[in-house]
Amino acid sequence: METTQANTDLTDKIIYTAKDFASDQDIRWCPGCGDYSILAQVQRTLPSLGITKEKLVFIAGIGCSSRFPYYMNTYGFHTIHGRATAIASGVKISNPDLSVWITAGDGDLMSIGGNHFMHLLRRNIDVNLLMFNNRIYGLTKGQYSPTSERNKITKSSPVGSPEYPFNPTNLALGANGTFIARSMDRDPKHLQEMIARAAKHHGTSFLEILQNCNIYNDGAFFLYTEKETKEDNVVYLQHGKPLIYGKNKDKGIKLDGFKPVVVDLNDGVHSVNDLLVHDETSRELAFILSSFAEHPELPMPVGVFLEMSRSTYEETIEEQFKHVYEKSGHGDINDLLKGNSTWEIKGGY
Ligand SMILES: Cc1ncc(C[n+]2csc(CCOP(=O)(O)OP(=O)(O)O)c2C)c(N)n1
Repeated sequence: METTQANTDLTDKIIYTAKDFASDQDIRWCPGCGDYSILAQVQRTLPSLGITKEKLVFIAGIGCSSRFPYYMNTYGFHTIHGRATAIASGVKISNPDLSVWITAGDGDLMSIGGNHFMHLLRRNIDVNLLMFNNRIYGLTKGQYSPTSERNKITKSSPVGSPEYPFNPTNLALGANGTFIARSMDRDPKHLQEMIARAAKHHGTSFLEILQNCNIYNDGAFFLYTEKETKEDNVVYLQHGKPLIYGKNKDKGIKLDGFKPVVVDLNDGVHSVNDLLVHDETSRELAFILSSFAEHPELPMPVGVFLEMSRSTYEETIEEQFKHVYEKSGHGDINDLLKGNSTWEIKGGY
């Protein structure tokens, strides 16, 4: 694959540019697809992370967004539908110094891959999971997905989807995830910031990216991404800062018991001091923020909902190996096979 040659500075540290991460493959996404922006933001962010290309692996299942590894000039796999998380787990556990990334669609990750998704987060394997949420099956041409709104008319639900959707951040919290964030394809700066935060997290990082599928679900997130409506419908989460939003920064979120409510900062009754202050380390607060998605009167939170520290799966098993080796030595496969822990199968059916 032809790419631009990365520079080497005086300290022999490799300095990459975004172009170094672009492969020579023709990109086959529809013109105008939100996936282009996500690809560009990943390629723009990687140089700042200081990870050598040889250590980067991108793994995907099946779907439009799952074509991502083809377009990255790194190691990678395009695997099978819903199984990217399982394959990435194996890659990371057997090669803990690799930087492992998973790209998945909402169908791939929440439907056929739902089981693997929750166990990845529960185990806290140190990988980065980017979910491109377009609330539709793109590759298979527009069937409803587990994140599609109820009553949505699609090719597979001509009279409206009878199902209630998953809320991906709620699922990730329920699965005991340690890093949960949301961003949008149409906010490149914020998306780059979230990709960098995800990469730096020790443990599974789950980043939901609201992505426009301009062919099968165009405008699904325009309320949150377009200039005219964005500021009145999105609240940017910042650790230690009150939840303020709105075109004139005159709206805020206050807690009434456990219930989040919108307050007007110009009503002469409320001030900034009444507002909910974001705390990225609080799982309880993250659940409240995650529930905003179910209340149309509340803004869509974007940013880091939760970041907490917990040992990773691979660290724990490494510790266990060390302990067993100290106690019983490294063992020998021949001794094991010739040992007395064997059994004989007698008789037939
Ligand atoms: C085992 C299996 N079942 C079903 C399919 C068909 N299939 C391919 S991609 C896909 C859904 C893709 O949707 P999503 O994950 O939301 O990604 P997008 O294409 O929207 O990026 C389905 C159902 C398949 N390839 N393999």
